[in-house]
Amino acid sequence: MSAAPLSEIGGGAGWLPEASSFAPRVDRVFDGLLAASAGMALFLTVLTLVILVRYRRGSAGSRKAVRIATWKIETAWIVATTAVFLFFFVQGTSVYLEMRRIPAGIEAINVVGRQWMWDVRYPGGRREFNRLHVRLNTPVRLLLSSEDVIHSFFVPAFRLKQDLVPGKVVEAWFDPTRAGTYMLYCAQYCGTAHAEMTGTVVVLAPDQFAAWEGGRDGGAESGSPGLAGAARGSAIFQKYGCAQCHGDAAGSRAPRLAGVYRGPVRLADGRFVLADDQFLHDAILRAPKCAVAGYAMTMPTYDGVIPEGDVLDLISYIKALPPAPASQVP
Ligand SMILES: [Cu+2]
Repeated sequence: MSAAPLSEIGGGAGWLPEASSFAPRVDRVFDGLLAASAGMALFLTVLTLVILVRYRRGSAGSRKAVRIATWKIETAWIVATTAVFLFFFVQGTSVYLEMRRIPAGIEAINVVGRQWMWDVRYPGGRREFNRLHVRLNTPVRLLLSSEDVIHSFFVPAFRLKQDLVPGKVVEAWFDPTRAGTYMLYCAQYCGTAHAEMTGTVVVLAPDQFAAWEGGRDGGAESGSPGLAGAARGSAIFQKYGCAQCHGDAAGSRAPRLAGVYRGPVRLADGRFVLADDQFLHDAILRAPKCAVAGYAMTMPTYDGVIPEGDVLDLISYIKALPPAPASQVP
């Protein structure tokens, strides 16, 4: 698969390569803005040239003071330009909101950016560097974070660009609409080898994707199917001794984790927060800032101790835990 040629050129109805459901919609806004700007530039250029020629020194053009009601022209101009740009605003906002409306019920692929590579971990257990395999016409959900500095996950053919800020867990999604191999870039200057922080996104037809998932594509460097994502998180859970306090046999020293994901949590300072990906991420790395009501804060800070990718695996593990009986929910 490594020899697959890039599919950047051609394809799609537009004049730029289009390989996701966002691409035509983003392009419509872009093309409209480009046409409006070009039309305006052309209008002003022609107007300037006409005036230059007509009123050149010695020409017969009238120099009398203009006496017309300019308020009509001004009002028409303000109304017309406001309407045009409000139209673009509505179009752009609607595409942006669609990009931010992450489809529910899809297991996320965890992606960590670090100087200078992309670490991709699939829910099925595979792990790849600088390559992302996805199934054609199937929405893909990404959970992204950075290990060190600000990176930006950028796939031009999908019109997808998401910044990764250290300490933040962000989501992104796309629906690939054309099979092929597309360039993945880091779009944020992130140090010496920033320009080499590139990769590819491979969009496969369903049968090819199934073969890849099963490890039958012959691509050894695709990474062998390993532990499933949640199982990998479980191993990390054991490795750091988390079960000593969060396990079933630990009594009530620390909150139970089963069923906690996307539920409300009451903090020691009385606030209620939603236990989303960001909260779990912070609670693992900087526990004292996320002290839960009713428990003594004994958990150390794991910031700089547990690698970012392992934190995302831990979150996958917590999400996969079966819901606890109501009496055990913290
Ligand atoms: Cu980078």
